[in-house]
Amino acid sequence: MVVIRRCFLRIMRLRNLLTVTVMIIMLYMLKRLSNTQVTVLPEASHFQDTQIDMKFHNHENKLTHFVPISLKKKDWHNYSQIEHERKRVGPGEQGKPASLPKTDGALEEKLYSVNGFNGALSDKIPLNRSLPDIRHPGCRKKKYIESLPTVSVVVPFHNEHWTTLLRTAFSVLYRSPEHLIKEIFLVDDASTKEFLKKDLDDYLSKHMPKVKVVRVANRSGLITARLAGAKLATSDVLVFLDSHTEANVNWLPPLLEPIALDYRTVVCPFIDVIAYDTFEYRAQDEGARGAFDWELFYKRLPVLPKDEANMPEPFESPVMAGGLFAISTAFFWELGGYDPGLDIWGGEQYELSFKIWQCGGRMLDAPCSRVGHIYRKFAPFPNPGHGDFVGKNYRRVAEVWMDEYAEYLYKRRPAYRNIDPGDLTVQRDLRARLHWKI
Ligand SMILES: *[C@@H]1O[C@H](CO)[C@@H](O)[C@H](O)[C@H]1NC(C)=O
Ligand SMILES: *[C@@H]1O[C@H](CO)[C@@H](O)[C@H](O)[C@H]1NC(C)=O
Ligand SMILES: *[C@@H]1O[C@H](CO)[C@@H](O)[C@H](O)[C@H]1NC(C)=O
Ligand SMILES: [Mn+2]
Repeated sequence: MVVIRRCFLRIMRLRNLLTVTVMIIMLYMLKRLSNTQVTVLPEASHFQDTQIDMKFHNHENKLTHFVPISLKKKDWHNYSQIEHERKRVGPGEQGKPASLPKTDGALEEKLYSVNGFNGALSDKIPLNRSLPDIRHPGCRKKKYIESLPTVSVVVPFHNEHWTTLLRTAFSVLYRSPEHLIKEIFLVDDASTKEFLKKDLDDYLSKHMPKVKVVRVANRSGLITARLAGAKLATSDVLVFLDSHTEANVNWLPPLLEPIALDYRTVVCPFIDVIAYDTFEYRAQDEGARGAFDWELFYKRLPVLPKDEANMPEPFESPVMAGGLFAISTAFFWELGGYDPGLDIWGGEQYELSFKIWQCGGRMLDAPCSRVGHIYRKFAPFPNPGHGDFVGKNYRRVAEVWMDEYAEYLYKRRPAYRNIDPGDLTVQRDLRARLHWKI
């Protein structure tokens, strides 16, 4: 009798254990199911924009993202173009340093002071100048999947010089597979130079019909200008560029492939240096991880040994420099774009980077994608800002995304404690809504 009783009890215990196990499995599956509904856009007020409503491609309020139809790899190099470029000679060709004759001294001086770089020399260099292929040798053999997403390029500018602005657009059109570039938006942040109005519109409609100018009524800064361009974009991927850049050989496929394979991956190109005085094109270095100190100054740290050994494969980077990157349009809006409460410039690269990593995405640097950038000698324009807008931006980013680490920033910048960050409700809701995805 006792044996039977014991046996019965044991079976009951086993049954309980089984029930609990089944319940845990069911709960886990339920969570997984709800985790797949993450593409729902937040209903923040700035999404009531009709431009963005157009992006809701289906009735479930989801922004669809690109899915490749083929994973077959192909060689995307344009060899006839590479061959043609290699033969070119002339000022600035092959990215070699150039200079102006002494007789141009007065003009050089004038265009230097309004641009912070040698605008007069830029005017002597062809828009379609050739660039040296300074990529890691491994990039020449690399293939990328044949099914890649379409791209809208967004280039904010304020009083940019004519030829540096056009060379940015030209280099993108020239060195990209034609069918992948749907449009380039040059977002004019209330420039005052006369040639950037009708002359620019006329030139573009005649020579580069894919390039459109979007005009922001009042000077509103980099962040607002980028958002204005992004809102109009109709492609799968947004590529943000600065307004005095040059895209180098086969730059686009390495940016797009990681996004095609996982739309929550954000990819930055290597940023090369175009010298502000000679327009020489050269490497900054052979890659670095993005970082920051506790005053939120941007820093570059050595690439990890494991990534160094894996070159030229893309490697993870904690924060982007901010000016040049590619992101899935769907993911950008899923993350709420930039916080529209950020003013002018500053902190937006941290905001986006923190969001990417904290909301289920990741960020890569792609060594085989290189874009040159003119680092100005000095900033020629006054800030349009009102008070310490950078401090206010940092405060917003720290309050929403940095938790107890915000204290490190405030210790070094005690004045930030007294800056009113403005309303953070929308941003905090966004974080709460997206955060549990990890
Ligand atoms: C290669 O480059 C040439 C010259 O720029 C261009 O005409 C041609 O369309 C390009 N080919 C492809 C496949 O992109
Ligand atoms: C490059 O631009 C020059 C004018 O600056 C033009 O003569 C030439 O045909 C262009 N070459 C290509 C390949 O577009
Ligand atoms: C632009 O600024 C002017 C004057 O400061 C103001 O009256 C106008 O409402 C502003 N326009 C927009 C679109 O913000
Ligand atoms: Mn710049």
